[in-house]
Amino acid sequence: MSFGAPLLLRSLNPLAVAAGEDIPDAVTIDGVTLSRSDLLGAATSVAERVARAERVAVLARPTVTTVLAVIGCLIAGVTVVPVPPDSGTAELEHILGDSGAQAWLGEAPAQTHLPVVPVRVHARSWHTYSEPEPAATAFVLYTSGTTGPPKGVVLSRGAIAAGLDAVADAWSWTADDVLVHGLPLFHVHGLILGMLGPLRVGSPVIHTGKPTPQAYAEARGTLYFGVPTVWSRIAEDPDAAKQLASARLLVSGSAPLPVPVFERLRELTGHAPVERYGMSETMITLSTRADGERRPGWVGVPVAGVRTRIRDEAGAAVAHDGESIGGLQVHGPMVFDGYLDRPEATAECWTEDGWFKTGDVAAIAADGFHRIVGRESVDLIKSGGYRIGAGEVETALLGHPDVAEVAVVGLPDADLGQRIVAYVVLGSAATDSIEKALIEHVAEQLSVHKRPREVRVVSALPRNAMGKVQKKLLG
Ligand code: MLC
Ligand code: AMP
Repeated sequence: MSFGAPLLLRSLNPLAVAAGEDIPDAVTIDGVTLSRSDLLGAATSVAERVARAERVAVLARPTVTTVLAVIGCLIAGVTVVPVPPDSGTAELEHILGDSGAQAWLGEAPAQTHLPVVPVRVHARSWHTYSEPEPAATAFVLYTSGTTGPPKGVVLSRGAIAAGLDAVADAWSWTADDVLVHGLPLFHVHGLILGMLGPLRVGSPVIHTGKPTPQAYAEARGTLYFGVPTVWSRIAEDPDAAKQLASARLLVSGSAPLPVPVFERLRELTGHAPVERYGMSETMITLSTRADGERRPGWVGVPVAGVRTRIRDEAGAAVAHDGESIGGLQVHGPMVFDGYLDRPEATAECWTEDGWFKTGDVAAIAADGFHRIVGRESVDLIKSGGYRIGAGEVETALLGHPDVAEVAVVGLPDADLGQRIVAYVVLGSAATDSIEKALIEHVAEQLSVHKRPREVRVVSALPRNAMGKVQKKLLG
């Protein structure tokens, strides 16, 4: 495995295609299968259409169009801004405005003001492009912070190449694997690991549309990716789970995998899942290894090229005794370049000596294993593996004419890890269906996956003497 090698063109390997080493089932998605040479020909044709742009938006539904759009941009050296397909009006406007995307590539939402460049699935081109510099930006991925609208995470080609090579090494991922997952194509997990990973490694990938237990059971892969909600649903479906016994590796990440789910999966499938830890900003930095111990409740050791450390609030080193906790800081070649056009937010998350402050609290054992204890802020919620800022949901709800005050929290949930709950003080008399109307309002403004599961109307929010809402008292 060579680290920092050029991304994708080499991984799609035109030479191997020309030499007849095609992969007939390189990508299966939305019921369509493309060979590696189909993919390369069609994506190169996309590259020709888009090559003069700098940055384009891709409405990231799980379709061949999305895959070709992304690969076409990587071939041409154009930056991709993946857009959640369920984005509401405010979120869409924010992502387009903030990113400066010049056009939609492929599908576009209704009533867009941007030009639309079509993706033609059956077009082919064999033009060759030179590999852009590793420092060139591949993606701007939008991700939530504790307050304000989502920020654009700038990821370079070099970071992605290093991040993919590091997980391939940790998971012994080779061209003999068949990857299966059904995760969204606008985040690190589903898009970068789950779509670019197999293209770089040379293993076929089957995208199941939705990550349901039945779809995973039917796909018959060797390597499976899921967020803990997916694994917990599989663990509750023994018939589906048992079909995964013939796989090589089950990988969980994006949120903590509950120990009972780990144990139940091991019982039903015969596989102790590999758990790994990452962020949009860092890709994957910690993982248990295919050839190493899998310890329930622990996310393993640094992947190749990564160093980690834990620090207390004063910035002092914390003992690696498996019990003492501190803020987790990471260093490695897969870390992002900063938040787009936000120098202050970018500066805040780096230490003076160049380590990225993850915002997660962790313990490190003497043998180097890491345990993620939680987030430093209650205002960053993880629900079904999605990262949602309490602040953005609160701002959306305050935009509703009936809402006077609001506090959004993530409450523990057996299926989703956390579920979004909004405590609302109304500014007008309550109507019968106000809760439903407020949930819909968030879906229309932000996105379907940022909707509160519950709205609780209260007469007042708990506040301290300074007037600050005491979120820990809600729940
Ligand atoms: C949901 N529903 C609601 C609702 N919320 N209805 C009314 N009110 C609400 N508040 C609806 C849904 O639309 C859906 O309807 C049905 O209820 C079931 O919803 P659900 O329980 O959310 O299930 P589902 O839609 O299947 O979603 C679960 C999931 C999804 C696990 C598939 O959360 C998911 O794809 N998560 C992956 C997130 C991810 O990839 N994160 C990676 C980030 S990168 P209907 O009609 O549609 O059935 C990262 C780095 C790293 O973190 O380390 O990887
Ligand atoms: P995102 O930017 O959506 O990728 O979310 C990143 C956050 O997900 C991290 O900061 C963690 O809080 C959380 N996370 C990812 N993987 C794990 C894991 N294996 N265990 C616990 N938390 C995780």
